[in-house]
Amino acid sequence: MKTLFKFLIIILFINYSCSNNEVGVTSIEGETSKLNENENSLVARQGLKQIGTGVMMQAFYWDVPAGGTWWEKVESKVQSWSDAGIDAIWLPPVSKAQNGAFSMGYDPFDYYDFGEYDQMGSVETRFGSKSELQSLISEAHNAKLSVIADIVINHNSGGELEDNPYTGTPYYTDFNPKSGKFFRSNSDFHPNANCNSDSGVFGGFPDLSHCQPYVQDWLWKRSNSVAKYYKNVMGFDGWRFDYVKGFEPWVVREWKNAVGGFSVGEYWDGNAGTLDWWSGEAQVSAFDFACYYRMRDAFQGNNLNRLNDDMLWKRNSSKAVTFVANHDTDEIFNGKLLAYAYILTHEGYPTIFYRDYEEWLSKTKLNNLIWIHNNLAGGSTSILYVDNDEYVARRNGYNNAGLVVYINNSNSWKERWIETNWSNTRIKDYTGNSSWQPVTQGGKWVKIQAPPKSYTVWSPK
Ligand SMILES: [Ca+2]
Ligand SMILES: [Ca+2]
Repeated sequence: MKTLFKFLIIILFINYSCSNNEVGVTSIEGETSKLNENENSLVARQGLKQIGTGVMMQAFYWDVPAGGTWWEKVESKVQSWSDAGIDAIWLPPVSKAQNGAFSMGYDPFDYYDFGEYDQMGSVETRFGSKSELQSLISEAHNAKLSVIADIVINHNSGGELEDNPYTGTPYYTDFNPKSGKFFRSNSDFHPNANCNSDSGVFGGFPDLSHCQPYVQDWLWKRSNSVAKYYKNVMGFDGWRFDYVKGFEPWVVREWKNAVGGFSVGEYWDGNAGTLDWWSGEAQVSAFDFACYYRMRDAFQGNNLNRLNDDMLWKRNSSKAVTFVANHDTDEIFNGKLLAYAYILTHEGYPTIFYRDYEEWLSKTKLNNLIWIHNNLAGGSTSILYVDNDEYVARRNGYNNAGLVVYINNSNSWKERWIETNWSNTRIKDYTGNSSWQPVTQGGKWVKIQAPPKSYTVWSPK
């Protein structure tokens, strides 16, 4: 009987939503409401761009304007980002944190308060209300973009002081969230009767204990766990895991296995081998901090030889998420656009930082590089030439022609003979930085050029 009832509700809802989009959900209460939201989000998410075929947008920076308007601002941009070739947006942590309306979200208190309950000094989060967030997610899906949630599960913040039998010292581990979900107390943090510690703590924040069955249950196992609620009710498509150095990789692996979706971990370490190890253990992608630091040495440090060094994308391109700057670190000022030319022509899934795109760099030039990434940058990579000032690499093509990228970090024009994959073929520079249109020789060699402190990207005309 109950199954039949649910089935009828779904049929009614589908009929209703066909004729009157977006209106029906809120008027229905209780379990059927959740059912409809699930149905709605699943329907909405068919037809999204395949994540990783385009470019990710990090849709925030540290200390975006407070006042609860950020979700609306991002919503106003998602269609233009999609048009430019973005395939996913990464949002900051969406739930209520200890610092309330001022928090960037990395001090999580109530995982189920998306700007709905009056606690921690405010109803809305720094970024807005629950309905504003839902509207943003819906609009992103309409624009065929996936929405990636920032998941902070190493630590919590904002609990009340309570006695702690495991340490003998009172601590802030008594969490009574107004959402009514995932109450926590001293045994849910380290140390406890089952586990003394894990691989790291973040400052003095109470360190969530993922070995506790109750914590696992609320984070990813039960039907309204954080992972399942974010996916099925809020409509998130993927996960960015904060500070994964603070706990073991199986935590991310189990979360991913419970709900699926694109996943990337912030393992903040410049060693490519360590990143590769973590990615293998967690079975998800990792931000390519090795690539980030080698680019810093190459561009900020004016030594392009560093681009020859070890990076995660060179070890496992399908698991590398590359970036030039993020909300925590932004050290490449010289040649930042050259760094974008590097990640957007090379292997790995590139991320663009909001401020670089919207405020600091040329949007036209970034859009051009995004187009090049999405249309020409396929296949394996061959590094053709590197010295202090010049870097030339070839993408060998995969369902597309491939390309040759020439980065010039010197103060004068440079030109160089290089070997392409094309014989007797007229090529051109798709960035417009050079007007040459040379024809490759029968043996596939050709001379290309690049302007000072700039780059060119060559492919058949
Ligand atoms: Ca608002
Ligand atoms: Ca920890």
